[in-house]
Amino acid sequence: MDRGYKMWLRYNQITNQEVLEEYQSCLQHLHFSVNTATILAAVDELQAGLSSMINHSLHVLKTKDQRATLLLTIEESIAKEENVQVEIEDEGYVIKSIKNNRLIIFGKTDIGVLYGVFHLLRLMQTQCSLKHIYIVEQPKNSLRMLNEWDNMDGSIERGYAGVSIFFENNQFTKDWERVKDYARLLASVGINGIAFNNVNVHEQETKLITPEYLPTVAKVANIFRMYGIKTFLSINYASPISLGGMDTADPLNEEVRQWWKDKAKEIYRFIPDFGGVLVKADSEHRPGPFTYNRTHADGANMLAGAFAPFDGIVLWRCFVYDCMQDWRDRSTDRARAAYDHFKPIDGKFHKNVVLQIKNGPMDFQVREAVSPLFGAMPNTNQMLELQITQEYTGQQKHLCYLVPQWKEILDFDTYANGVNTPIKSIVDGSQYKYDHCGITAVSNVGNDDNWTGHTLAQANLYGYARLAWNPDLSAELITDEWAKLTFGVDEQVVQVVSNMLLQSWHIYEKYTSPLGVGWMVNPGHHYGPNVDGYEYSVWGTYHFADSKGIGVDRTVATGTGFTNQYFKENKELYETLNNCPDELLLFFHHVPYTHQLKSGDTVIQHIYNTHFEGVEEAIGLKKSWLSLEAKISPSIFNGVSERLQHQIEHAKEWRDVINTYFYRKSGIEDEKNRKIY
Ligand code: GCW
Repeated sequence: MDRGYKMWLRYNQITNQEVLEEYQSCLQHLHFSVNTATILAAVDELQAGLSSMINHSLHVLKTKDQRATLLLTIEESIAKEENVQVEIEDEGYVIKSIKNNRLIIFGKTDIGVLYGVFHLLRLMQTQCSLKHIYIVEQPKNSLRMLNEWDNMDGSIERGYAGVSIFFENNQFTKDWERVKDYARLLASVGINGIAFNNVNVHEQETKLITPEYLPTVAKVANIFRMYGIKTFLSINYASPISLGGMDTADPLNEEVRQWWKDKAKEIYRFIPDFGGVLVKADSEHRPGPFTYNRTHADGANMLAGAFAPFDGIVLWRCFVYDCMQDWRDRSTDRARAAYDHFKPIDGKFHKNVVLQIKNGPMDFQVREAVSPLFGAMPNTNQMLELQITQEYTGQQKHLCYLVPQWKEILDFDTYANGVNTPIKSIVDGSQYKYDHCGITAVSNVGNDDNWTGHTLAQANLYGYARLAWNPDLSAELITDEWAKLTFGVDEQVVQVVSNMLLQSWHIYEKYTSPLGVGWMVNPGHHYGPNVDGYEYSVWGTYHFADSKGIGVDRTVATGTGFTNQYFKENKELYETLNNCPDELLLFFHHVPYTHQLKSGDTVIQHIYNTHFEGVEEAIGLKKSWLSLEAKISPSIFNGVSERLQHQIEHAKEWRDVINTYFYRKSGIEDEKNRKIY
């Protein structure tokens, strides 16, 4: 039964006769000129894909001759003979149709060839013609990573699709085939790095960097290497204490420094191309350099020094804030924290440290401002961290396709280098000459049959990776691609599914969190409405609603001064009530419920309207899906239908809780007299 395990690598049989004949005639004999594990993986993929799509595999020719209708090569001389552009980057590739109805895939490296093969298979799955093609592709971002928040007991922090595919019962998985399938899926969309344990590194996971586990970490790395993916580990900053029996982890202590140097050497003995370490330090009770009155530059540089001799890098997270705040204290603003901690130490980090910065200054909310740290540190490598797993966006029970959100973030103009300094141009290294940079994201997979719980949530993983490869791709193009790869090229299906996906983030926003306010969720698990759930807590996450108004005043004039962390143009945009975009109004300002938005509605009427509309639109999502019943395999159809039904019920809960809360707080009637409790 088709449960969606294959994700977008389905390789369904091609039934369109014309297309089938074209492919069959052009894909007959294969010649490949090198024999690395990666090339062999590419050939395996091709053969499997072709036998399933066009009923035959390629006949492999040992020597290169005119019969070879498909050439895979990394040799420039061969490429040049066929007039193929050879000036591309290491992971780049060219696919070109050459004379006599043949094709060549040239990569600078075997990984480029692998990517080219996946691209070819994608063209075939979406039934594009292979005649007269000349595709030159190279990634815009050098780091295109995933962070898995998997624990060794098998649980996944913020995981909504079963348990870990890497660990069970405090040991590694026995299902290595599944790890390999994950590597294939990730390589097919160009992911090239993975940190496969949670950034919250607990006792057992701390030991991943010891000889007890390193041989098995190496086994994981071997699988991923074949697919062009480097392995990283999240580490416990206090490892010298937990593992080394020392009484300090002070980054300036000589013995601590030596301990890490020895540790790095040991890791590289097992994994010669280990990517490096990912560190959550001084964040949510994790240990870090602050304990020793040292800066984050001191902490990161100590590790960087230990890993540099092996070309390892240190991914250092900027999610550092006071998580023991007193809610009565109106001057401390969590949104300010990352910038306040890191901006002053710009230029102090070693070349092999990359600061990993969440897209927003708070935490992966449905809607929040972008982090003002992007572009503010010209002398320090930066990368963007997104969250694919839907912690705050419906936990893969609700449909919430995040590509449109990520596009907004990537395209956001920071003005760091004047007009047109979008975030994508900072994290791809084109604004400032960074040594390492790119994009990472928290993965949304688990061991569910379909990997992501909600089958349509597969689109988030796909879309993330495509954007990491090329942030200029449009949301529409990515969505169309994914829909075709997943459900076939039937126009109605592609249209309906694409529309559902593209609207879903706005729909979710409508019935959950109005005007950028955020955090009105149940504490802990973060699912479902609870307006005051975080209002009197230590987490720095408040909305300040009272009988008169709502919102967080982050202005310089009267608030926390957060707006001052942006470059001038954005500061002016957010600082003044009149300029501030509606969708972020309550993120930056505290306003009366009667405040009139740019849309013409008052804040309170907007809250009522969007919550009623959001439910109607959620009902619309299900209706759209039901129209596809005859065309979708039953187990996928039913699974998605059930989730969409749950989404409707839960959207009603959101609507009624939020509307009732604000009706009771404000005492203001809904102009349209709808049912509020
Ligand atoms: O959003 C918060 C999550 C935590 C997570 C943390 C982080 C891994 O609720 O579960 O911890 O962010 O990003 O470190």
